[in-house]
Amino acid sequence: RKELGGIFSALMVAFNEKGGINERGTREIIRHNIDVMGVDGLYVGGSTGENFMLATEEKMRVFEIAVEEAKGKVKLIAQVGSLNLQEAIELGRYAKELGYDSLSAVTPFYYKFDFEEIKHYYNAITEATEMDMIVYSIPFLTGVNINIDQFAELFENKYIIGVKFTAGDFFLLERMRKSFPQHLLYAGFDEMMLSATVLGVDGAIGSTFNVNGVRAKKIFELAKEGRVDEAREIQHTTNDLIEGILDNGLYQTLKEILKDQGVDAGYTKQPMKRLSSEKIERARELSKKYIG
Ligand code: NGF
Repeated sequence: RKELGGIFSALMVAFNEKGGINERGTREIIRHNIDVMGVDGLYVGGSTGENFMLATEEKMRVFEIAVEEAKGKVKLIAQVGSLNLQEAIELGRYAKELGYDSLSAVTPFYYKFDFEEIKHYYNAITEATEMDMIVYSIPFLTGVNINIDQFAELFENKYIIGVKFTAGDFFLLERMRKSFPQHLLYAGFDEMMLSATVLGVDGAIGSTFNVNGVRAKKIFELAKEGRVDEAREIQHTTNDLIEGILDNGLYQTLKEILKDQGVDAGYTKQPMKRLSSEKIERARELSKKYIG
């Protein structure tokens, strides 16, 4: 189970101007992550993949492209979560067929499901697929908070092997590390990766690793070796970059940086807006200054 740790890029997907998948560009992004960023794995179908705006067939196609391009070189996690439970199951079965290492699913959101309903959702997916599952917890976007007792209840399901923890509640993260030493915990906020690593996470899953994966790996490895001062220096530089990216528009800026690095990252999907020419210029400056 712990072999699934390490640095995972939350994979970006290239779209064409009309919002269809740009397959060639998406393949370039995958190869860039593997060959240039040197990440340990890809988290496919996450927020960064603009997944919640895709049709089922498009989600499946992205899963296929990732398998084809990864060629077994990195670990693959498929995010299958959906408000449509049947779709989540269908995607989970397909990811299993394609050979993914694990599933992940965002906590169901929007309808303010209670914990029993959330538990049913995860159990239904794992029962139907018999695949390992990583809970994708991102309370600031979903409004869904799971407390430590509820995590313990979810973990009674043997297929639920971990949590992608995209939150700043480090008290809860520390309590989870102590209570669940055998479960996989992934840091979800790249700007807080050092602190999460010091608390003992097994890995990190992040959007900015598509462009800054080399630094992310260094932070993770140095912190694991106890070389916190060195790791902090790299986190400072990383956060200068992340601050610039967040200020300029997260996914659009990541795509412009990729383009500046020679990767055809295409467009974001509408209704995400396009960057102004000033912001495109700013993204290029960030690329030159921080990536080279
Ligand atoms: O993009 C978001 C949403 N969070 C990502 C990451 O947790 C998302 C994080 O890397 C992810 O893994 C996925 O695509 O499913 C941030 O973009 C980063 O830390 C900058 O804040 O907020």
